[in-house]
Amino acid sequence: MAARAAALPAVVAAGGLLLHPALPGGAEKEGEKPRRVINIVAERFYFAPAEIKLRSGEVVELRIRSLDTNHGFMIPEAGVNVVVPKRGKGDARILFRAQRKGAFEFLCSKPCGAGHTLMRGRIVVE
Ligand SMILES: [Cu+2]
Repeated sequence: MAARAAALPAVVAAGGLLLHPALPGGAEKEGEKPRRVINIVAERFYFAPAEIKLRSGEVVELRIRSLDTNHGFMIPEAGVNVVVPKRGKGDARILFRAQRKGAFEFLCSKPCGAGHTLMRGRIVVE
């Protein structure tokens, strides 16, 4: 149990793990850790995967890594907006609880070139 509790800090400052307790709803339970890590790649001008399926109630860690320049990763409905550092400078991590069913759009929030507005995808909670 001790190892489990130490696995993930609840909140780490910018550049580390950002705890996000919603899609709207409950606070994170102490000692809870994500069931899955979902790796997302950002590159001009797409996210891969562009569709992420979660089960309702599931807690996951999203790790977004850029293959080129700085990007942003925003989930408007969940109030998430983080910088995805440029290639070789680490990743952005979000602890994410799929609190309710539905489709939630994510998009690049940092202008990155001509196809910037094409950089979008969605999280589907079933
Ligand atoms: Cu962009």
